[in-house]
Amino acid sequence: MTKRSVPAENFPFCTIEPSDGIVSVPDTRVDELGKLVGAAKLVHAAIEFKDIAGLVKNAHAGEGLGNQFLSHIREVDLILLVLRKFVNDDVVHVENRVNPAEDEEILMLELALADQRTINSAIPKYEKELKTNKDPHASIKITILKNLEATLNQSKPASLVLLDKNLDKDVHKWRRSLNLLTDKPILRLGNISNDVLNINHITDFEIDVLLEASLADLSKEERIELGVEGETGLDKLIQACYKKLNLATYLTAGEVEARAWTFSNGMTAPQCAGIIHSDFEKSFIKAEVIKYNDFIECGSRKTAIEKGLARTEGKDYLMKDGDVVEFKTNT
Ligand SMILES: Nc1nc2c(ncn2[C@@H]2O[C@H](COP(=O)(O)OP(=O)(O)OP(=O)(O)O)[C@@H](O)[C@H]2O)c(=O)[nH]1
Ligand SMILES: [Mg+2]
Repeated sequence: MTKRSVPAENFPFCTIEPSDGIVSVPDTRVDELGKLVGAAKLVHAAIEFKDIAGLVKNAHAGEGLGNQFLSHIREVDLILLVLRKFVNDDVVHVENRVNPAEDEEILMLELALADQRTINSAIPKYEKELKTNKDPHASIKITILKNLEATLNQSKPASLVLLDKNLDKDVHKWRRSLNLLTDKPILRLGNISNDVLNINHITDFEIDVLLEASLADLSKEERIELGVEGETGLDKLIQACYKKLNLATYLTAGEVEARAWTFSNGMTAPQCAGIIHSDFEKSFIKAEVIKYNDFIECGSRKTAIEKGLARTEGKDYLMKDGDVVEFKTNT
């Protein structure tokens, strides 16, 4: 679906080396704005996907290809589990059955076991530092690690271990740098086909991956002509990722470029300016914001301003999806 050819074969363990695919996030607002303002360039947001070797039961103990490939996803923002929901006896399943609920359990267990290992090797390290007095935070780190250990032992994700906000920011930074897999948001994609009958395990969304792979080069119009919904599997996937990560998009439009910028809901105008250039956060003065729909209806920034549809926002303004912005900074 990322239009990159990745290994996909009808035998287990076909993926060995991780594959990367970068996709441009389809957003017609960029194209429309670009047309209106005569932008020389259109810049869409992008998402990078990493496809790693499949995990089988007991991968942590070396089954299948083992679990060493998990190191490639330590720094991702979100983990997508692709769960088989289609029935096709010709396509091999390592467990010789179709059971997405059990597959999910196996995967989650392997992620937790990888985290346990990370934690188990960290504890003695900080116990040593405690003795040598090298790390002023060694004691609190050990407490947190033991907390994490106990949580994982109860089959709960590391994300449940929240830190006291008052703790030193170095401790918060260290906690994040553990890059635990069960700290990450998980999305479950059901790989379906039109013959799914009785598999009602709940996933966050469903895509017929085989069908989507065969339609990857078609336009929306061509899809509709074929009687398939216009929204592609990739569109659904991207929307699900944005929703799960609580991401939104603001836009900038000028003669140089029309561009989509991804931010997290709850970010203020100066923080969003900082995405464009880190200096802009500190030098932020104000933001001139026009709602995308207003901009398009008015046909230009000038008309939107004349009609009173441009708002001037200060440093506490929380940016909204679809804001078309011009930041004023003192740089
Ligand atoms: N949705 C759907 N996909 C199917 C169907 N039949 C075969 N597939 C294909 O099943 C294949 C699964 O193979 P892989 O992509 O190699 O699976 P994987 O989980 O990555 O496995 P490894 O890489 O071997 O670990 C994909 O190419 C799908 O296109 C079907 O009926 N429905
Ligand atoms: Mg694969």
